[in-house]
Amino acid sequence: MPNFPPGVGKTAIIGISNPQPLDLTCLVELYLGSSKVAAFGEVTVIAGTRIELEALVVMPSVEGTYPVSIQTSVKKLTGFADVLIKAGLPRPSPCGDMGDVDGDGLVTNADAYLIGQYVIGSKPLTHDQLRRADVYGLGFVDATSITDAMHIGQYLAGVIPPDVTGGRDTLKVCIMTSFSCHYCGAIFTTHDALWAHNLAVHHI
Ligand SMILES: [Ca+2]
Ligand SMILES: [Zn+2]
Repeated sequence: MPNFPPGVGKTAIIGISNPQPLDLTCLVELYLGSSKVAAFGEVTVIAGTRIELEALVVMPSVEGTYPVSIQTSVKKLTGFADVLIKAGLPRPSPCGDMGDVDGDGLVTNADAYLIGQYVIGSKPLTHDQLRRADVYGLGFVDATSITDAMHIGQYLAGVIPPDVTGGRDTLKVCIMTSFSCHYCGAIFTTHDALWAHNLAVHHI
């Protein structure tokens, strides 16, 4: 955990990815603990892109541990009016390298962004990137669903719906014990075995 002396100014960089095929306009605020330390007003993230916002944050005068969180109030997202979402900070993968699509060692918004780019057809992913992107454990990342990108977002924000992982703070793929091939129905006991099969049999 980063440790800064009281009263020191630090620049916070906040990345926001929009993996969905619609532009996203939202109000963005940065919190340290329960205190609002920066507000960016209305921000628009074009479909399939990522932006970075910067703010100078002065460390609190009282020593302690302050969780950093970002509140994003979505103003215009077709079908979802005024939804409150939280964009999370980078986290390690809960199992192996799952969720780390770009291979930088952490699960971040950039990984969700890469999935979004793949889903909207603007960038291919390698076989091994697709395996790491398959955090929902379905054995594929296809162009009709952004389940995997959304699930990474939920993991980063710590807001995974309880029914998805039984209330556990992890990625769904990390607690699954049986995997079914999306293309032929064959059953595997590990996610790696499923993806080795995808490559050998289905050339994916
Ligand atoms: Ca990553
Ligand atoms: Zn198969």
